[in-house]
Amino acid sequence: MTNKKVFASRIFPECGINLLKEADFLVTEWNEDRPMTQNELIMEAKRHDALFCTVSDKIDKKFLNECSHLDIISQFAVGYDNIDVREATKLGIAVGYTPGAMTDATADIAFSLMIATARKMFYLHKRIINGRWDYFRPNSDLGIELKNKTLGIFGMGRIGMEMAHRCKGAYNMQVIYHDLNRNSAAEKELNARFVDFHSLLAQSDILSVHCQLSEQTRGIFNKEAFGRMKPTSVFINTSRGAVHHEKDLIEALDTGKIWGAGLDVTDPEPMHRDNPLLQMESVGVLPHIGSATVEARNAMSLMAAANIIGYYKDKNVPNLVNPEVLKK
Ligand code: 8YV
Repeated sequence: MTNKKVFASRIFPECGINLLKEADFLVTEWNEDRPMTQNELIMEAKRHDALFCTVSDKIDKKFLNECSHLDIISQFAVGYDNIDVREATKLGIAVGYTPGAMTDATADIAFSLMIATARKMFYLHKRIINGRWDYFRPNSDLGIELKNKTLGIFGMGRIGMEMAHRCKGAYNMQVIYHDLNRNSAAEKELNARFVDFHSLLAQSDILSVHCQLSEQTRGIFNKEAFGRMKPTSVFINTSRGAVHHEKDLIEALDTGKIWGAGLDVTDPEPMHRDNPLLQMESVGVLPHIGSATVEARNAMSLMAAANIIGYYKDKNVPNLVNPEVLKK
């Protein structure tokens, strides 16, 4: 059917790669166990028609102008802040992504971080490893309970909604949210209340971030924002590390502006091993594993492959970031 050449920038789950091969695509995979440098990626992309890539690949103006011959860039992720979509659109390159594939997996991580942080589990586990499990003390290691608390969701999309469902079902939490747009399904199903950003900060006991990284959200959780939160509150981020300002977060925890934080995303990634967050009692940090389940990663691989196949079959990309490109 096709002799189109696809370059895959990492070793992805093989179900998606096999789907491409079965549809007669010629697939080349980067087979080293590390992300490619941009120069390596440019060199390979120049020899291919389509790119199967992920968030560690820097698809900026420079890359796009060197590889403007590409038909489609198929991102193995729901977030695509590593791609200059405006430039890709200008150059007529389609950008595919994989929304929905990791919704449950990521909501599970946000939910687990909330509980683990509220009960200081990461810290207490480390203490056992370090040989410091001595006496019972009635007044130490105290966490906070979650029942009937207020959950604030920043970014009420698919993942935010799943997090809210879990919190409402398990703990009868009241749900408030802030987003660019109202989410009527969340208002109906979860009785979620839309509030402005400052009210979200002031009223949330747990504040969980599920937005995209954009110019509007970059660094929005800064000193001023943390200063408006409750001293008993827990901040959870499973979206992108750059949405919070990490130095300001450390200071907010240090000075008691907020009580705890659970992070699956940090800025930068990987986090430096000397980062003070790793020593704090009511903080839990994970190495960006929101989508790391067999089910989610396989679904992402199949969706990223389907986007490429659809493009060449009949210019019908099931999950396309920039539909303008195919209208031209
Ligand atoms: C992955 C992600 O951890 O989908 C996203 O936006 O951040 C995660 O699914 C990973 O970045 C896959 O590329």
